[in-house]
Amino acid sequence: MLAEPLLERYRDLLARGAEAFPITLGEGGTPLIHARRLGAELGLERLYLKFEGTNPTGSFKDRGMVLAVNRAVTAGARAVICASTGNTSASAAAYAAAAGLPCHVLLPAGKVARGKLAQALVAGARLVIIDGNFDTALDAVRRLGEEGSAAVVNSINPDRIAGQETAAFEIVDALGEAPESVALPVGNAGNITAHWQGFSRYARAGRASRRPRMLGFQAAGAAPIVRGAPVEAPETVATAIRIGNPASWRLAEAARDESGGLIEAVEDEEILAAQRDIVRLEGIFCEPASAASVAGVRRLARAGRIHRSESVVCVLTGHGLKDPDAVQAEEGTLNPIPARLDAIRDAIGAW
Ligand code: AN7
Repeated sequence: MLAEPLLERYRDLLARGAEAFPITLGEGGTPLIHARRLGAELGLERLYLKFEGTNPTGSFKDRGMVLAVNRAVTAGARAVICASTGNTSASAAAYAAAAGLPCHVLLPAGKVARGKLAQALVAGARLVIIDGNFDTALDAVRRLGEEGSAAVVNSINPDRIAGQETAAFEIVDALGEAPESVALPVGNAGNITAHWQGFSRYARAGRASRRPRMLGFQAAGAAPIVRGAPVEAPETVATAIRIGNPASWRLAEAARDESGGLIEAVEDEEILAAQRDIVRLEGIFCEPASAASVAGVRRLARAGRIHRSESVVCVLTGHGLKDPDAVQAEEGTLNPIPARLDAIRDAIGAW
């Protein structure tokens, strides 16, 4: 039996009247995992991981892209266009392919993870690599969107944010109540905005009796919201969140303030250590940007700013396979040995 598509499952909260959503790739329905071993390491009894890497293109972007592309088709768009640090382009390329629409993506030169580039290319997107960063690319897309008949599918398109609210709905559905805190990486700041709107909508609809505190984490080299000013040349190993002037800046601040939460920075080393700990203790391989959520929660737990029995959900926004270079750099080379049982026994060593 076919699973019910995400947009149908939450149609009462998302749809305009009888509108149809013919395009779906099986997005959403991602696991919420009680992370007991990682939780013990951090000193948290109720730490949960929402693993968005199981979405069709391996990131949370599919939740909003499915709504944005369905509506672009309804509106008669002739193409879709976006700027991206990688995941948005992978998602846009896939949904545009399913819709039979051309897809144009503007990417910052040299800073997009290989898996994400491969996804956009293989789905037939037209790639334009610019000698500039994500912020420059998004500025160009805004202008091109005003000129042409292409639908802009960046998160400045409200359908993207609306679709991403479904992650919050699923978290409440899985736990039976909103958690006390939700931690997210912050790049262009659309996802923290979407989660807050989603928890708020669920509470208004009577499906949750409280809303969580929103904990956002930027990479220290790309932390405009933390600093209170745009960052001209953002840099971080977490290329997905290498963004210096987030489009949803004010909305993210509102989510932070209305929820009694925070937006803070974590260092690249903390991000990589968290990425490794998540997979070594829980078997969940996420990309570096995603691990910023756990790196941030680890900081707060160490500082006694999260209580041991508090329920905390860390949203792991993208799959680790998208960016194998980020981890290979640490693993060194693997040298072959002779294919003989004695040599293999020696190599294994003590059990
Ligand atoms: C894995 O793909 O901005 O704060 O162009 O890919 O909503 O931007 C990606 C962002 C977190 C940050 N984790 O979310 C893009 C892009 C992953 C991401 C973020 C992104 P926002």
